[in-house]
Amino acid sequence: MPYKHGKEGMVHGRMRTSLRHVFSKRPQTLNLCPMIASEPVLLNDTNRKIIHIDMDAFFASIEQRDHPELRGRPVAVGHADSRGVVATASYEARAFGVKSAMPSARARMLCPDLVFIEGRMSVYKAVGEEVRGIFRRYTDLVEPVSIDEAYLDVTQNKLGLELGVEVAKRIKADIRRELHLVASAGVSYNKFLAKVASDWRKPDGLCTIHPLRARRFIEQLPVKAFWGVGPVTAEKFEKLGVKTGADLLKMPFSELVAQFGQAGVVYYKFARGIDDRPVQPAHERKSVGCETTYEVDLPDRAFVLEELGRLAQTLEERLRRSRFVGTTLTLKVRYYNFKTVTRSMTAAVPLTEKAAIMRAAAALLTDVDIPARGVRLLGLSVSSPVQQKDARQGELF
Ligand code: DCP
Ligand code: MG
Repeated sequence: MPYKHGKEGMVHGRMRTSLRHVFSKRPQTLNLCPMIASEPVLLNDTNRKIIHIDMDAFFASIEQRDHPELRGRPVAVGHADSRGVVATASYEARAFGVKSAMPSARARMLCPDLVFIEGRMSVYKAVGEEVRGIFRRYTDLVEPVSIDEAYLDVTQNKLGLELGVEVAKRIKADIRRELHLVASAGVSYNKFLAKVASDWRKPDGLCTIHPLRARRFIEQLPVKAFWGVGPVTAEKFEKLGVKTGADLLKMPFSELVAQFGQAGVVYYKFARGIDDRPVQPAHERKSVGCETTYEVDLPDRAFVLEELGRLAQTLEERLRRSRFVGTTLTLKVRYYNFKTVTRSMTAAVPLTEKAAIMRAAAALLTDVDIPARGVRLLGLSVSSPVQQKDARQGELF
């Protein structure tokens, strides 16, 4: 094969797949690619049930919900002044051509009756959290993509529902009934197709792409609707005479790799309905820390202790802001010559306050040599997270 094995598929910051991963999968459906020597034979896992959900006109819908007088009217969320831009527009405003990222002045020209509303970000964030709470009734495999968008893997769902579309219907109904908002959902066997599907019949869409229909669906799909294809790549495809999925399918593997590098491998796979990226739930924070490199090396233990006091203060604030509760403290000391030592200890109760952090840090420091030529960096971090319930118990004792 004309490319290296290993990491591939970096079309977008978030994306990484590996061919090793593809080949290690248990074969479910053999994808019938042409058996030309340079064409890889890939397996396609079509057994997963993936949903992509995206709220409709999210900020604007919340405003219309909370201000009944705005319902049915063209609404834009954003600053109305001459330098403002539209964050989003209600579907009534979109009928006039108003859309996200458009200068407000232009939006007003297109739609003179447009009502501008200043955004309420904290409200939108809170509603986004409520929406995610609904998702988690069905699965813990929820991967938030943005404030109003997420992937869900419902292959095994908490209600034991057989069909992905059934889960999607219920989620849409919960969102409508409880939050008085509308979502669009796409259902398929991978993230790429689920995302395309959720965009398909917006607003209030519900589109399923069955594995047997995927090929036909992809063939008619404009290449710019492929995940990872921005305006620049779309133009490059255009020059190569590739406008749709059907055109893309005709491009040999070697040609795609020659033109697009590792991204070409991904396009090759997408054109065949293959996307093995897992739904990755937002990872839990494992530690919170802070460190400082000093312009002038700290000459002795007294200076080091004083600086640790400052770091402990900063750490206390960071722990509070991130609501992180943990029991292990790690001290990091880097010498003038870059040699670095770390010392850790685990406390019986969570380390949340400066005084407790400082006591632990000073104890750890007794086990660290301070060279005469000084210390250039100090760091403190708290790890070993504890559940909030346990944390409260810690405070009680
Ligand atoms: N947003 C923003 N600036 C942009 C794009 C979006 O501030 N350039 C905000 C406002 C949107 C929210 O993010 O309400 C979600 O973005 P979407 O792209 O999902 O847009 P909408 O939800 O508004 O509309 P759609 O129905 O097309 O999903
Ligand atoms: Mg949206």
